[in-house]
Amino acid sequence: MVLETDLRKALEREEFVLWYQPQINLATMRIKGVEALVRWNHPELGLVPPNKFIPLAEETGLIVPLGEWVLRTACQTNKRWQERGLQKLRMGVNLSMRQFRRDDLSDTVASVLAETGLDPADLELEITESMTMDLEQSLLTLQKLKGLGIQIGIDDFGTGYSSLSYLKKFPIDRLKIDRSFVSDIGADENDSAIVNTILLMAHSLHLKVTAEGVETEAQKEYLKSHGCDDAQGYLFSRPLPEGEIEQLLRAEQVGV
Ligand code: G
Ligand code: G
Ligand code: MN
Ligand code: NA
Repeated sequence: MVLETDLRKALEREEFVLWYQPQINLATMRIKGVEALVRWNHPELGLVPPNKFIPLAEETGLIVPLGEWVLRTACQTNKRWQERGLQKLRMGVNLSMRQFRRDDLSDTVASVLAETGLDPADLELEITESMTMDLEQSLLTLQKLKGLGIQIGIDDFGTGYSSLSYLKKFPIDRLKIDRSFVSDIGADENDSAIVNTILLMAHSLHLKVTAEGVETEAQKEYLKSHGCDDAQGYLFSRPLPEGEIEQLLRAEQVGV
């Protein structure tokens, strides 16, 4: 079992690492972005997945310093890839509720951008619908973040039970269709209908759409033919360590 003191020490000892999962543009089939996904490189247990420690980090508030480390590391890495001559990518970073509710969030993001020199347009923060229950407060927070020039995406879209009215009001750029809807494309008429409806609605609101959890060629073809912008999933790549992503980007650049 993971304890609070273990997490605290892991932060001090810098035992966390980021892995990155590519996001493919379905029109060009090229990598347009990556999502940063944190893992704990535990000295005895090996790589610990986020679902084993993010909930405790949220409960204890340690998600705030951990989240700031994730943000800074993801921005630094994206900037470094660009400096090495690789293509410009969008870097997706997950925010937790605790981070989203802090008054100093936009100051933190601003200082990380200044420090790393990353173009704000190359950062996409991912929030979930359940984080935006307080519509007025969320709107203020999102407006401040958008003022920095970054992108905002709604993660796990379709699973949040929230009113859709926020979609018109919030300054957001993208919906990420939850993988539960993607997994039954082709097999389940209702899920295809939900995916179609999300695509139509998003595009009429001028939002981009990323499909998550794309595992089969049939799902990819369906999404592409229905105008989905980008896709992420095991079909293209699992989350990979930094060095492997860099190799993938280099291979793509020389057209391999
Ligand atoms: O990487 P994996 O597929 O195991 O991720 C599992 C869950 O952990 C996902 O819901 C993902 O959003 C969450 N997660 C991964 N990295 C981070 C992070 O840096 N911050 C937060 N808040 N959640 C993360
Ligand atoms: O919740 P969030 O969307 O932030 O996290 C993405 C999670 O989805 C990570 O745990 C990642 O490892 C996982 N994931 C990414 N691609 C696939 C996929 O094709 N299938 C499944 N089952 N999970 C995936
Ligand atoms: Mn995500
Ligand atoms: Na998701």
